[in-house]
Formats: sequence, C-alpha cells, structure tokens
Amino acid sequence: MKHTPRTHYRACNLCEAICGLEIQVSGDEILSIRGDQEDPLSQGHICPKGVALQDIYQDPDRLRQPVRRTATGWETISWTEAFDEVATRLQHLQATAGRSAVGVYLGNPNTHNFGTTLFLPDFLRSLKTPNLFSATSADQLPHHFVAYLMFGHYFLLPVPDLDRTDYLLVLGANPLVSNGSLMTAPAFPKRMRAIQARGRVVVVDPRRTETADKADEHLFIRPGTDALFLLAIVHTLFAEGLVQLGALADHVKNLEPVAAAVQAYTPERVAASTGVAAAKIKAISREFAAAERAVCYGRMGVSTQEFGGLCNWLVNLVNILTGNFDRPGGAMFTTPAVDTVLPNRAGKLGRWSSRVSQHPERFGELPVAALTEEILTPGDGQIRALVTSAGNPVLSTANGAALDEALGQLDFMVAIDIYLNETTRHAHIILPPTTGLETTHYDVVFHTLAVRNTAKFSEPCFEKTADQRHDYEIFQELTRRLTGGTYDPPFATPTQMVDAGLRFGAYGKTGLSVQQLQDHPHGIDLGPLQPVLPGRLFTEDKKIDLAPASLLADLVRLDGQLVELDNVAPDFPLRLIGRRQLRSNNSWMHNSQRLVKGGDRCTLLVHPDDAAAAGMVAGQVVTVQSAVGSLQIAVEISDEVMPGVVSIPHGWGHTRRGTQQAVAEAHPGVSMNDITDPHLLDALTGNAVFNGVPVRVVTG
Ligand SMILES: Nc1nc2c(c(=O)[nH]1)N[C@H]1C(S)=C(S)[C@@H](COP(=O)(O)OP(=O)(O)OC[C@H]3O[C@@H](n4cnc5c(=O)[nH]c(N)nc54)[C@H](O)[C@@H]3O)O[C@H]1N2
Ligand SMILES: Nc1nc2c(c(=O)[nH]1)N[C@H]1C(S)=C(S)[C@@H](COP(=O)(O)OP(=O)(O)OC[C@H]3O[C@@H](n4cnc5c(=O)[nH]c(N)nc54)[C@H](O)[C@@H]3O)O[C@H]1N2
Ligand code: SF4
Ligand SMILES: [Mo]
Repeated sequence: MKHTPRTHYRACNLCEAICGLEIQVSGDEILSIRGDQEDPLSQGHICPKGVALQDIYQDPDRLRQPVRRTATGWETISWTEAFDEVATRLQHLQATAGRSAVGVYLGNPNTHNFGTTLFLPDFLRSLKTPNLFSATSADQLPHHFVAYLMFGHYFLLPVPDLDRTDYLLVLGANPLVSNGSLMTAPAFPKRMRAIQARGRVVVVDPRRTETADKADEHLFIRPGTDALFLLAIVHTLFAEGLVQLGALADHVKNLEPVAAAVQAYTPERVAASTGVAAAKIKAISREFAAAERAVCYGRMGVSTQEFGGLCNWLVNLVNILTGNFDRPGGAMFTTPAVDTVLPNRAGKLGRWSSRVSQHPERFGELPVAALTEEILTPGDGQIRALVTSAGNPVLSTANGAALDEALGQLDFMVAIDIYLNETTRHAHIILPPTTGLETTHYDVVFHTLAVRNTAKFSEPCFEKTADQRHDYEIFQELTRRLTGGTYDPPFATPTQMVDAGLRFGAYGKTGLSVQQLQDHPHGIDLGPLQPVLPGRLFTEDKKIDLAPASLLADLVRLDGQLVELDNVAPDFPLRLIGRRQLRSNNSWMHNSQRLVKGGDRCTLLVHPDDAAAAGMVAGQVVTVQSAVGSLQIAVEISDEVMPGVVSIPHGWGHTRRGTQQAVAEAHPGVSMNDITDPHLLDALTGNAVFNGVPVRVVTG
C-alpha cells in the first residue's frame, strides 16, 4: 500500500531537554527524525538519542504484549489475565503479610511520561506501602531536600537563567553531554557559546569533561569535597564584604548563623582537601560577586556524593548572597503553564523509617540504598513482592549485583517495562506499555524546570494498536482492581487533566488550553523567566531560610574531610567517579545499533601518573575493587581525569543471562554499580554516592 508521507511534530521524551522533533512518516515507517527549527525552546537542537527513538519504535526485542515467566520460558498472556493475576497476588500478599510486603521501585522514564506522572499516585495510594523507592534517591534527592527546607516546597527548584547570565559557575554537571538536568536547556552548546560571548563559563569537575573542555576555565576538584570549596567561597563573600542580598533582603532569614558557620572555612584551610588553591577560590568568589549577572549551578557530581545536601544548600547560598537569585541572569523559578508545585504537595519528611537501617522517609520514599536489605532481611514487614515501573535498578543503583540476587528471592515481581532486561528478567509478569512515539506528551515535569517558559503538547506519532496499553491505562486498571472497583478518577485521561491544569494555570486567562496547543504543534513561547518571590515561597513566614538547622548540623560530619584525605581509606587509594556519554541514556538505550556502534566505550579512565605508578598500559584489562565488590575492565589512559581519580560510565553490564536485548548483549560493558556501595550514602538526605567511591586497581 502506498502512503502519503506526513510530518509530525513532538517533544522528545528521552531526557530533560524535551527537544522539539520533526518526524517524517509514511504509514508506520519513519523516514527521518530531525530537530524542529520552530520549537521555541530547542530551536532545532537534537542529539543522537532523539534520532534513535526510531530504533526503539521498531525494536524487534521490545515487548508489546504481557508475558509470564514459566519453568520453560516466557509465555504471552492476555492483558486481562495479566491484570487479574498481578492484582490478585499483590492483594493476597498484603492481606496476609501486611502492606509493607509489597515494595515499589520507580525508575527515571516515569518522569518523562505525563500519563504516569498524573496517574501513578492513585496506584501508589491503592497499595499504601511504606516501601516505596525510586531513582530519585540515586539522583536529585538533595535538591528536593534543600528546596523544602529553604523555600518550603520540595519541588520549588531554582533554574539557572542561562540566556541572560554573564557568568556561569558549574559544579559537577556536564550539560554538553547530558543536555542539562534540573535545567531544561536544549541546545545547551549554543546557549553556552552565547554566555561566553557575554562573559565566562567556569567548570569545577574532577574530569576535564566535554563541557569543561569548551569552558573558559576548568578547575579540578577532589571528588566529594565541593562542600568545602563552596563553604570557602561563602566565607570569602563575608570576609571581603561581598554579600549583597539586593531585592531579597526583606525575604530571607538567618543570615547571621550562616556568617558564623562559614567563618572557620577559609580558602587556605580547605585547599589541601579540595585540591583547589586558596588564591583560586578567592579569585572565583570575587569574579562571581563582581559579575553583573552570575549563576552557580550544581548537578549530579554534587548531588550523588557524600555531602549532596550541603552542596545544594551552598550552591543556593552563593546565588542568594550575591544577589543573583530570583532576578534575570541568576537562579530563577519558572512560571509553568501547568503548575505542579502545588501547596498541598509541599512535601513531608521523616514520617516513618526503613525497617532494617532506620533510614527516614523523604517525601514519601525510602532511600533505594535500603531496597536490597529490605528484601533479604526476614521478619515482620519484609518485602516479598516488588512492582517496578520504568526502572532498571540492577544496573542503576549502588551494589546492583546484590540487588540482582535479592530479586531472585522474591515471591512475586511485576515489571511495567518495555524490555526484558537485567532487572525485569526477575519478574513473574511483565506489562509492556506503549512508549516514546506512541504516546501523547505534555511535559508536566520539565516545563517546570526549563530555562524559559514554554508549553508544548504532542499527539502520538503512531496510534497504539488495539492490543497495546499506555502506562497510565495500566496504572488505572491495576488501581481499579486493587480498590475493588471503587476507583473513579476525576479525569479519565492525562490529556483532560492537563487541559484543566492549563485553564486554571498562570496563562489560562490568555486562553491557553490543549486545543490551543494542538493548533500550535511546535509549542508556544511564554517568555523568559520572571521574578516570583516572595509570592511563590511556601515557607510559613514567606521567608527563605538561609540556615536550616539540619544543614548546619551536618557540617560536623563534613569536618572529617579536613584531615589528610589520603588517610581516609588507605586500602582504597583511588576515587571512582562516573562518566555520562552522549550516546547512552542511563542503562536502557544500548539496544540501538546506531548508539552503540564504534569501539568499546565502557572503559576505566586512569591518569597517566597513576597508570605509570601501577604499570598499567592502555587496553590492559584490570580488576577494580571496592569495599563491596570487583569488576574487570579495560584501561584507557588520559589526563582528562585528575591524578587519584578513575572513571567508569554507568548503565553498562549487559552480561546477565536471560535478557532480550540482542544489540546490548553484543556490546555488554560492565556495570559500575557492581562496585558502588549502598552503605556509603549522604547520611543527611539518604541519597546514593556514585562519585568519590574509594577503590583500588589490581593489575596482573
Ligand atoms: N553509578 C551511577 N549510577 C547511576 C547514575 C550515575 O550517574 N552513576 N545515575 C543515576 C540516575 S541520574 C538515574 S535517573 C538512574 C536511572 O535509574 P533507572 O531509572 O532505574 O534506570 P534506567 O536505565 O533509566 O532504566 C529505565 C527503565 O525504563 C524502561 N522504559 C523505557 N521507556 C519506558 C516507558 O515508556 N515506559 C515504561 N514503563 N518503561 C520504560 C527501560 O526499559 C528501563 O528498564 O540511574 C542512576 N544510577
Ligand atoms: N547523553 C545522556 N544524557 C543524559 C543522561 C544519560 O545517561 N546520557 N541521563 C540523564 C539524567 S537521568 C540525568 S540525572 C542527567 C545528569 O546530568 P549531569 O549532572 O549534567 O550529568 P553527569 O554526567 O552525571 O555530570 C556529573 C559530573 O560530575 C562530575 N563529578 C563527579 N564527582 C564530582 C565531584 O565530587 N565534584 C564535582 N564538582 N564534580 C564531580 C563528573 O565528572 C561529571 O562530569 O543527564 C541526563 N541526560
Ligand atoms: S537532548 Fe534529550 S530531549 Fe533532546 S533529542 Fe537528545 S535525548 Fe531527546
Ligand atoms: Mo537522572
């Protein structure tokens, strides 16, 4: 049959950049995927993963019907049978062993699917388990923790106003590769060049990353010591009279306790620990304060480390104390068209604790570091069944190897996922939803974190078949069964919910609705970020708390770093960090040939001095050991890492048996998370530590 080619416009759902795509389609065939030049946010930008949406759509390995594991392999079953069995088993287990017996793990792509974002909460309420885990505690939890304490809402996250700043100080982020995180900034390369034309970009990172390489200045920092570095900056601001609150002066409190707390952290005192010279710390502080408009931005490198909470607090302080907060060119809040920063969801902390290690709950979740022990430790409240949705914790959480074994011991596991992978192979039933190009899309999460206010609604590029289900339909079906048929959501579809959100939202009066967005498939520009304080604060007194007590108290823990670092873990003298790659997306896109082609990218980066000292040569396979495990990997020697630091990209390790990802299995790599340690976490927030893991390398 001959089809008339058509052009489809939509937002890419793969990462936080939400790039506009222009897709040429003929029938069910994709002819091309390009960047949409008319998207008001991404302006034509696209990365190789966006093009690979085609591979996911066509992937013969992708699951399209529910499957059940049997003694002889996987069998296809009907949706009704699958829903009935899942609901019955979960219900039975909770009735006999209690609510805690069913655990839930939610992975990253949930956040990129508005149907899930809007309907998953109903499902979680129907299970009502205290054992909820997600990738949040392997990612951005410290940002939420600090936002809650300082601004009164866990989702009120400041975003760097990239397009108007003159000075960007980046700590522990690599946006030229990641395309920005908690900073939806498609076309980051272009935005960065524009900043450099106006001023400067400085990157602080233990690796000379792609971003650092293009920056005006790069400083190496010893992994995990950013809190000391930032304290010394704040110290310098006070010591040199550079504190200038500007318009926020009447809307902050507890400035004096901050001044007192940072007094001891002179640049001279932190220089040896951080590896950054005192004069350099002072110079950066002065430059930052002197810049007309400056912004400090920190991400994974300062979030997934032992002091993630302190780092994020201090990043906010640097911006606030220099008058670069809630004003153009500084750190700002968005005014999203659909507002998810709602008063009734400000967040809560510490209502319950994990059973085995007593980790307090944060915003309804327990740290994923506790998942394995909650499955393995017998007793009342033990997790006996697990629901995973869009997650691959075997590859993505600390000591995933131990979790891999634990999953094999569950009584029941159901995975809502599109692949049979390292995690879902343990499921008894897999429920595969539609994905990517088959879904409707409105980004309820990432418009809220974008460097510019815009709105975009995307129709599915391909209608689902009669035998497919969207993620939200799966959650609705399960919720209906788990509530005994009493479930009656106020909106039947996520589109209806978004339409209501748009009409009641900040631009509703101007007529913004789903219909209007459908009429403008490239998206609608709502303008640059606007100052919104103090109105948007959720603190009771409408003031920013500059010195929350738990953060001040955590400084005591940090002081342990002021001793000579080489003595901290003498058996493990090297520090392991991660390395995101442009053609990877966490663990799950390695089944796309165009993304994995070329040489093996899963290598151990070693500085030439460390390689020489240990007699390592390029390409040699070595053993990397940590306190919890070991792995074997080929060495790549480069001075892009600082001496004493080694780096492995995460998300690889497609060597486990019984998966169905032929391309990934042919390019397996190893999993860095086989050697990361769940006992090493940011004790304040419960977040995982993936950066600065003590390791040693054994040759021969
Ligand atoms: N060492 C180390 N570990 C890390 C990190 C690191 O930097 N270093 N990064 C951390 C970060 S930032 C994150 S976000 C986590 C990610 O951790 P996870 O979310 O656990 O892992 P992903 O690799 O994103 O796996 C996503 C899963 O979702 C499935 N999926 C894809 N699309 C869909 C869909 O539309 N619907 C459904 N239902 N399923 C879908 C995929 O098949 C895959 O199984 O990893 C963390 N782990
Ligand atoms: N291509 C691609 N893009 C992605 C993803 C992907 O997997 N691939 N994942 C997406 C996801 S889920 C997320 S959360 C974002 C993450 O986005 P980013 O945070 O921008 O990405 P990372 O590469 O994890 O950046 C962390 C940086 O911290 C550095 N670092 C490590 N330890 C330290 C330290 O102690 N101090 C300092 N200052 N730096 C340190 C690392 O060298 C690295 O450069 O990316 C998103 N975009
Ligand atoms: S940068 Fe992110 S949103 Fe843009 S095309 Fe690549 S994966 Fe998609
Ligand atoms: Mo992430």
